[in-house]
Amino acid sequence: MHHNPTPESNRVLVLGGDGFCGWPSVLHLSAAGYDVAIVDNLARRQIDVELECESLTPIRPLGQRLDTWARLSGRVIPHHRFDLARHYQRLVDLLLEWRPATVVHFAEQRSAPYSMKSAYEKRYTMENNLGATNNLLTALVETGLDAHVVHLGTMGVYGYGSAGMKIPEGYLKVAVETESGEHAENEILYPTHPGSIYHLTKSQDQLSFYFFNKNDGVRVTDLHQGIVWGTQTVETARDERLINRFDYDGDFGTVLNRFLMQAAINHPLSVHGTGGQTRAFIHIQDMVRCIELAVATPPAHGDRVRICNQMTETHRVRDLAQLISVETGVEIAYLDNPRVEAVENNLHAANDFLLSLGLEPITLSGGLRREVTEIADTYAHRCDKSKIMTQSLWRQHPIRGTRQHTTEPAKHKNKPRTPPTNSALRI
Ligand code: NAD
Ligand code: USQ
Repeated sequence: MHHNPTPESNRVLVLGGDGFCGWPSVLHLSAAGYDVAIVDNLARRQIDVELECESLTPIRPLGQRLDTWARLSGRVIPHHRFDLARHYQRLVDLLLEWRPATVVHFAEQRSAPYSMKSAYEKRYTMENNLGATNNLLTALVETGLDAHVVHLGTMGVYGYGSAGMKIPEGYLKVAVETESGEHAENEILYPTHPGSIYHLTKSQDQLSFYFFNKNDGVRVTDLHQGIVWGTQTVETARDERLINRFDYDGDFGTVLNRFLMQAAINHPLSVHGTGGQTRAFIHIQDMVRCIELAVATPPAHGDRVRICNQMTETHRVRDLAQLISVETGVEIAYLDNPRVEAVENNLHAANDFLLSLGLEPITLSGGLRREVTEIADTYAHRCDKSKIMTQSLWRQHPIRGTRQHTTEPAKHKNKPRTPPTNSALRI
């Protein structure tokens, strides 16, 4: 056990600071006056090598990125390269030496299709993501460092069934019938409903935060983030050497960026199934502002885990495809869905917390879509078209038996149900 070190209020340690969300967040926090340091083992760049596919944008080695930023801003950002899931002592030493007031945790394998490819990727994703989160929480307890953890979770922990209600921010009000027949009200973590091994790791992270907060008082903000779209932020656009990552391939490319990029090279838009999935989205510039807001407003000591839905709008996949198809004339390809997911779902989610902190959401405007299209046009020559189609299948074998789990809400045969009020689901 170490003597409790005192955090330096201006310091932020960003885990996963070389990634798509991490890199623009590092620059945004640095520009806002925070002293930032990065931990990143460059695993994402290694996966590029493994998948034989690179970011569409020519991202520079991290050292060049950091030199460029130091020259432009006068601010030096140190990088520590080690594996958070495996090199626990390095993390303990760094926390004790640098004493950050906030640790922003982006350092997980974040692709659902990659996590479903085969046993290797499933095991890697579980071990990496749960290992990194567990090591961080354990190291904070061992060192006694009173740092606020800001974790990037996902809207996908709620699952994508149609809940028949507005999804609250993390906690669900429930009323249970006690043995004496009275109703007792409570608030529980919203039941998780992961749709991939990746989403399963985020669901399990949520329980770890709950435990370490309850048992050790670790202060945590868990940001349940929607799909991030766009490429550049004010800071990454300052110099081409700062350019952000742009994934377009079938494993790491996310749906809206993929459609915009496909339209730019006149490739049919790859809609899975009927495109009936409704998902939550947030633009990358809003994402970095949300991180700054979360860092600036830590929960009080003794507060439970703060969970915020970090999304600004929802869209159905086929509506996005139609919008882009009408704008660009590119045709839509309705493909067999490689995933196991509901054919159609609705999604209504609360995002009151970040709005209350002053976030003014950027929505899917034509101007922002053009930014992605311009990036795609500029770097189209770097696209390997053989990498566009998704190869990962959710199920390699048909499942035995007839009972399948469903994401539809339970049907009640006997009595009609009164609709839940005030986000309360009666169970
Ligand atoms: P990314 O893969 O681009 O970045 C993750 C970074 O973490 C990479 O640079 C990687 O090298 C590093 N990393 C991974 N495991 C590590 C380990 N064990 N030790 C040290 N470094 C490690 O992913 P991203 O898109 O930037 O996502 C960041 C976080 O945000 C993830 O946790 C993801 O689940 C979450 N998120 C992303 C999106 C999105 O649309 N991109 C949406 C919702 C939530
Ligand atoms: N989809 C298509 N065509 C494509 C790609 C995707 O129709 O070419 C569909 C998928 O079937 C799915 C939806 O679009 O229904 C979203 O897929 P996605 O790959 O854009 O997003 P997802 O797998 O959900 O994962 C991404 C990030 C992950 C983050 C998550 C937020 O990779 O890190 O957690 O978005 S959320 O979706 O809210 O869970």
